[in-house]
Amino acid sequence: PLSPEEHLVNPLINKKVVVIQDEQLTYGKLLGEGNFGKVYEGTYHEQHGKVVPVAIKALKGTMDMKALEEMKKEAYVMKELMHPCIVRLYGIANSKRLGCLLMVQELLSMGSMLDYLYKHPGGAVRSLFSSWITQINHGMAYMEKKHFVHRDLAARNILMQSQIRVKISDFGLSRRTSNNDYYIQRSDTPIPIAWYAPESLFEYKFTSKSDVWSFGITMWEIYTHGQYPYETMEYNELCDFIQRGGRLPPPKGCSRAIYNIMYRCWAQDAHMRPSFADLLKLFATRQEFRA
Ligand code: ACK
Repeated sequence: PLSPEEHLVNPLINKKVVVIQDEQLTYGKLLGEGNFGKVYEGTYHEQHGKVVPVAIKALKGTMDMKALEEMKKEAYVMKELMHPCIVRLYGIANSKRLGCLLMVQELLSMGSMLDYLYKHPGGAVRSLFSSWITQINHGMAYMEKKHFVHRDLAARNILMQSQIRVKISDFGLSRRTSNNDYYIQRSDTPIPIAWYAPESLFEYKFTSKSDVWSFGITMWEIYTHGQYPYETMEYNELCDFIQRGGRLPPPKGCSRAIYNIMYRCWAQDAHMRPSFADLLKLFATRQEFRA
């Protein structure tokens, strides 16, 4: 039988995910920690001599099959997605040096958008919001076209390359959907309920239209400078509130027209929500979104 590492690496080679060797990586400072493990800054020395700055995501522990499965799924998804608004995966590594599995990704040195919003509470960054939202919209329209659902679209999962360049990351919960285009959650992975559409909360059903709901929540996070949605509500209270048609209030200083767009993302009936392709057209009609 295959060892856990081989179990990961072998099928990924077949899927043409690049397998990176220890010698090709150098490590810099620790960028942060997630529930999966640690993320380091580093460099990747590519075969043909090019050296690129990267983020190295190290899986916590060595032999946890479940975490391994999760990382494998994330790598499968990321390698399919090539878009300027989506964080790129360079490859994976089975590091002997660290004794764990690594995902080597494009480095976005400014960290998460949520952090950035906290650190810049003033009005100066407001002029950037429309450009960020348009980029997230472009990345998601690409995913929608490729029949991928993200399932964890939120400001914490948008990374910043610069003030004006942002990308979607964290494909840990993403899945390619089958022909009928929805995904039913079966595992007991912790779920970000405040970002979830009613059909995801009540029927564990995920589609590009439930990603559209989360996109509306992400817009709300941006315009509130990173407030936590439905801050004080408990799970049951939140479910009840959503079911009865309750929605997040307009963020302070957000135009009626922009709030209307997020509100449309929160239509109870998923079919009534705009698609990401529709949203691109909607934004194109707004002066502040025409950069
Ligand atoms: O908010 P952050 O600075 O951005 O802290 C988290 C941490 O690692 C754990 O997820 C950061 N991070 C994740 N992926 C990347 C990446 N590709 N480039 C730069 N930072 C990253 C994230």
